[in-house]
Parts: sequence; C-alpha cells; structure tokens
Amino acid sequence: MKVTFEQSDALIIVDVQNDFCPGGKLALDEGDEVVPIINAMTAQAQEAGIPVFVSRDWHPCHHVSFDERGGPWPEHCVQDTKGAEFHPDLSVPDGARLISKGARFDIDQYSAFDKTGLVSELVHLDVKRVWVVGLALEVCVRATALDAVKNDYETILVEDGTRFIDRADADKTRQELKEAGVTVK
Ligand code: VGL
Ligand code: ZN
Repeated sequence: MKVTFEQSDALIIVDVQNDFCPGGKLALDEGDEVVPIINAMTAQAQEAGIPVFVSRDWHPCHHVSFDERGGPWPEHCVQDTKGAEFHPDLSVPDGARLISKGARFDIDQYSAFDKTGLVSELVHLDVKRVWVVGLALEVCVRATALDAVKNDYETILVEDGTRFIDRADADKTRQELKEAGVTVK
C-alpha cells in the first residue's frame, strides 16, 4: 500500500503481538500477514520523519478480561510472556513510542488513546492526522480509530494492515468507522 505521509502525520501500530498471530492464544487467521505491510509503512514513516507509535496489549496474570474471570477473551498477552512480545518480524524503529494498555486491574482498555498519554504526545509533536493499522480490526484498532476521531484527528485506517478476529463483523465495523468519520482505505 503506497501511502503519502505529510509532516503533521503519525503512524499508530496497534497490538501486532504473537498472541494475535497464528499459534498465539487469541490468534487471528492471517494476523501475521499484516507484518510486511506495516513494515513498509513504517519504513516510509521513517523516511518522512514522522512519529511512529507502537501499542501493545499488556495484561497482568488473571486479568479481568480473561474468561477465567468471566471476561470475553481467553488468556492472552500476559506481561513478559512470549505471547505479549511483538511479532518477531515487526520492525519497531529506534525512537518508536511504546504504548502499553490493558494493565488496569478492574477494566479493559482497547483504545491506544484510553488514559495512555497518547493525546499529549500527539499535541506535543503537533500531529494533525493519524494512520492506524494493526490487530484486531473490530476490537483495539476500531477503538483506537474511533478515539482518534473523537480527539479531532483526521484518521485514516489502512485495511490491508489490519485483520479481523471474526470476519462476520466486517461490514458492521467498516460502516461504523466510516460513519464516525474515519477514512477506510
Ligand atoms: C484485543 C481482544 C482482547 C486487540 C485485545 O488488541 O484487538 N482484542 N484484547
Ligand atoms: Zn486484551
């Protein structure tokens, strides 16, 4: 995907972690296929000199979102486990800004904007427009893109660089994002 970055853009890469890729604990079919696509975007972002943010789902053991606690998900992305590491082929450039989320004890945190300090960093860097990619499209990518719009950022979601947990959610999610003002490319 050829993208054209402008000086006031930022790239936000959501949760490209082993547990969301084939063999992981909450694996998305073809979750790993986003890696080369995102790496190409990151290389372009580096060339353009725009900031790159990389988020990770970073749960404590026995997190409230896990089914053992009555939550909706199997155990996944437990802090300091292999499953929580970024996919080994994901290029995370020096200077990429790391956002950890999902570590609160009482509530889950899908959006990279949810009490992470991301907005202050974007304001500080004078970012006006964000590009969002990663996993999973109908969960953390969706929440991040919707929050970006709510915070008045022009928001572009590159669908090639994302995957669904459940493709049955595809039309509904795309429509919701577009209605909210996200550009889905
Ligand atoms: C995610 C399910 C549970 C995500 C995180 O990163 O999309 N999905 N936790
Ligand atoms: Zn999670």
